[in-house]
Amino acid sequence: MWNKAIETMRRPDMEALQLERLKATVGRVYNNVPFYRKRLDDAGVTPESIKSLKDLQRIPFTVKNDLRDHYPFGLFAVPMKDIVRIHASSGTTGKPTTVGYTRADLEMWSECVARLVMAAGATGDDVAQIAFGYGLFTGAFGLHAGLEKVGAAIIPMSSGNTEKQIMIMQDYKSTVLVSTPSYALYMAEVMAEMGVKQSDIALKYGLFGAEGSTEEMRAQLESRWGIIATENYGMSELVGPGVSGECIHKTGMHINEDCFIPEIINPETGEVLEYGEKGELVITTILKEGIPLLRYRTKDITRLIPEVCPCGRTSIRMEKIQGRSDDMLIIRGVNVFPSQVESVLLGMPHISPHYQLEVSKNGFVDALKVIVELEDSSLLESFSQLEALEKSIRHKLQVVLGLDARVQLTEPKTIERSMGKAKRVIDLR
Ligand code: DLL
Repeated sequence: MWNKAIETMRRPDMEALQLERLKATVGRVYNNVPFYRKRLDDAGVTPESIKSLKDLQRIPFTVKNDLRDHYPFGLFAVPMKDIVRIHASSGTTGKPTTVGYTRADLEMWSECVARLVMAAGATGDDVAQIAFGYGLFTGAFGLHAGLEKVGAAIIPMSSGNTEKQIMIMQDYKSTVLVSTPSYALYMAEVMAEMGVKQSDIALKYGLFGAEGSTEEMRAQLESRWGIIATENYGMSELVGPGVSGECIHKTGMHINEDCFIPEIINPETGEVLEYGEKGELVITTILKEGIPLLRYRTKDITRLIPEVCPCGRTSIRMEKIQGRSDDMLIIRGVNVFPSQVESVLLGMPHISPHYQLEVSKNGFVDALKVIVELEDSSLLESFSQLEALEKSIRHKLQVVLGLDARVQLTEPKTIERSMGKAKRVIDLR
């Protein structure tokens, strides 16, 4: 473990540390951020009135629009002279949300990532190829700093240039690959096209994140690369990667609870749910200086697992993200997460892990089309086999989603590949 004292801290000690840091954070934003002072005053919360972790529930939520309304720097809690780095969300609509880091924030960030990369198997002996984009996106810089901290040799490849990635991976004997799961899948495809075999590369671990992936996708990544694949989670508003990450037992992502307090709420009512119940993840940052966030609504749907992991870490874990409440599709009144479709498709034979969901309106009625690539184009020659496959996918989707979907089987390599976060849904409504 990178930081055994923290990672195996007893519950009462962790809660005492959290309370101390929560009080300090509330005090900091109350005194330095006019937005928070007003919010807290309106809710009748003063920093002195935070006496236990339960008092967290008296604090109003913060949402993405609060950041947008104060774009770019309005929620910063320190003067600009103390900010040493700026990142922003990868949001595709409207203005990005901007995050500023103090020197201490960068230290806290790399500490959190160091813990998760070690939990995922990486050590100072590894050669880590970072195939996230370097830029305003936090993925590359975050993993870079954490891996460097544990002493790995970093190859800052960035994303794209896939054939070169494979060449470098072979020549420099990369042992760790860092990317989105969808890009890692595409890289495996390019590797096969180049005639490079698993035995030609030295890869041992894949550290994947920044987008969702199912267990079926993990199985594909592990078999195509011959690696142990783990995932980690974060978001730019909170810090970037480093909020949580899986250990090699793959039993959920260990949350860095000395820096982030997690809660799960009912997304409709805001009610706080018990451990084990599924809902929206809400995070309060308790060590950040640049832009601390109180009860930030992530929109990500998961549940919290309090039981101690076989690895010995005592931190609460979060289950795989099921989806974002805002990418949940409502089709003819039925809630559909792209991850449910992925788990159906990836369990089927003859299907490649590349797919897209197209939602349209047929008159007043919503229609869902699932477009999925065949693994091998020879199947296209047999109409009866194709029809049987289509029928069985449709049937399985019906069972899992409770919805009739059209299935379109396409030739291999026709769906656009992603170098970052994959675009799975095309909503034409
Ligand atoms: O994606 C930070 C990150 C980079 C995390 C690299 C891990 C690795 P944003 O671009 O702000 O930040 O996007 C945040 O991505 O709210 C989730 O919806 C999604 N996301 C991130 N990690 C996971 C994951 C980075 N492991 C948004 N599983 C979050 C599912 C994830 N979704």
